[in-house]
Amino acid sequence: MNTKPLLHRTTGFLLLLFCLQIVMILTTGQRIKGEESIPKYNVLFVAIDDLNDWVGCLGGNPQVKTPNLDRFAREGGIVFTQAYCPSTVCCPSRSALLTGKHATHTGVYGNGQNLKHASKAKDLETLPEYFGNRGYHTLSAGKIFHKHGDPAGMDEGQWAFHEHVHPGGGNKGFSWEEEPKIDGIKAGGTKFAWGATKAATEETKDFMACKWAADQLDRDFDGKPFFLALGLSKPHLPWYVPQEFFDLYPLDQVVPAPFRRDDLDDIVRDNSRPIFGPGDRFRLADGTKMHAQANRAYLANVSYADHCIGVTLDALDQSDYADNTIVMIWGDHGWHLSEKLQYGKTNLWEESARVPFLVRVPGSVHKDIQCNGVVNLIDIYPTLLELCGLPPNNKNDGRSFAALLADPAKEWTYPTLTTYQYKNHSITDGRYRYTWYGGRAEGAEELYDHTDDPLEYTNLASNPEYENVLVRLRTHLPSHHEPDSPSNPYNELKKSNTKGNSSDL
Ligand SMILES: [Ca+2]
Ligand SMILES: [Ca+2]
Repeated sequence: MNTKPLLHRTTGFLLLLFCLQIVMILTTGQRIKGEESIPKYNVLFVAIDDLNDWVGCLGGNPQVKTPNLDRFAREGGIVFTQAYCPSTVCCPSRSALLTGKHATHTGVYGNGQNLKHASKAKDLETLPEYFGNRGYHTLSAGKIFHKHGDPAGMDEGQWAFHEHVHPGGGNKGFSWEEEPKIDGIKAGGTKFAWGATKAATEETKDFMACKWAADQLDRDFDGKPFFLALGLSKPHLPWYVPQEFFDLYPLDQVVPAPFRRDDLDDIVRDNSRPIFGPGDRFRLADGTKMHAQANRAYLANVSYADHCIGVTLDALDQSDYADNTIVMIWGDHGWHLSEKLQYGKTNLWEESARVPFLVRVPGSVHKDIQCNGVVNLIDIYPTLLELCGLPPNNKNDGRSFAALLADPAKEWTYPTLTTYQYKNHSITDGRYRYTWYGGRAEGAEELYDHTDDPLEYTNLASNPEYENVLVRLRTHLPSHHEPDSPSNPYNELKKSNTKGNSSDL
């Protein structure tokens, strides 16, 4: 009997077993090590509709009273002073954040375009789905995705969550209402009006949504981590909130935001014709001398939103989840209160592009920190994946800023993109804002230096001294421009499908 082959086989088998053992030890060890180093944090994800930088801890308006957000910042939140939106109106901003892709890649540029009808967006795994498909329980209330009319009922992005609820609430009419009116001027979009609700604070929509979120923090989720998304509808127009929030701001003490009447004269086409004029809402507030009233109404609405979110933040701090939950609070784009002669969004100036963004990460040693890193809401998706130990999504356009959260003083000046409609873009690196109107005004440009011009009064684009800055920032314009995705054919169904307070449309 020849024993040599048997010996070889036995040696080979033992060798194989040995190798398998080594592999098992290594992989098991890595898995245990990985689980220890990256806990499965919960996520509280809060969207505040149309909130600009008028938040106490952000300093956009010294008159504003936001005690709850300020306390959140003081007690562990990082306040981003240079956070920007991917687009300056609800749907494209939220669609980009939630799909992780810029409008230039999806074709979702406007409020009338549902990402579910866009060929380049409809099959993307959205942020809540990514968590929901990887062991998280996902739930939401209020506006996270933009809402679209649909024959099957309102599409609110409920398909992206395990649970999507309507906590109820409404205004019950108004005890007083004010609306600037001038014959011949009609502002489009949502009604430009404000007043006091007859409903008590506890009966209003945002309060009930925030209370619902607070109540969820008393639940368990079958041992799973949670991704809890909460959308507040104020300070979106119309500005109806309970009287107690108007009472915070006596009208005779309100100092309206500053503006220059000639501010738009230096934003011109090749033939020197100005591109922009005063907006309709500005003309209404200006012509009726109601700037103070309008500013006060926005301030009141911000304080209302702050009061409501305070209910959720207090509940979190008193819950079992206080120490293992990431909190991200963001506004979907900015809002002009008369700056650049506008009331509203949909522009590419700082007041439209900059957003409030507050973050708290468990175990962070940072408190009451302002971070000047330049980030974009589109960076949230990859950042949350990294913080929660989920695999990266290689379809994401954004850049994780987890390293910046660990070291908020780190230099972080990657130029970032804000788009409004097809081929109009603004790039900021934290010092300069460069804007190109490729789709709107024959390639007109703007350049502002925030070192000494934070309100962007002086357009430097035609100043030869800044040619090298222009050349540098132009290289960050997108190279691909996906054509407009189809308009949602069911937009008309939106209003008829909406129950209760439809102010957040
Ligand atoms: Ca919005
Ligand atoms: Ca100007």
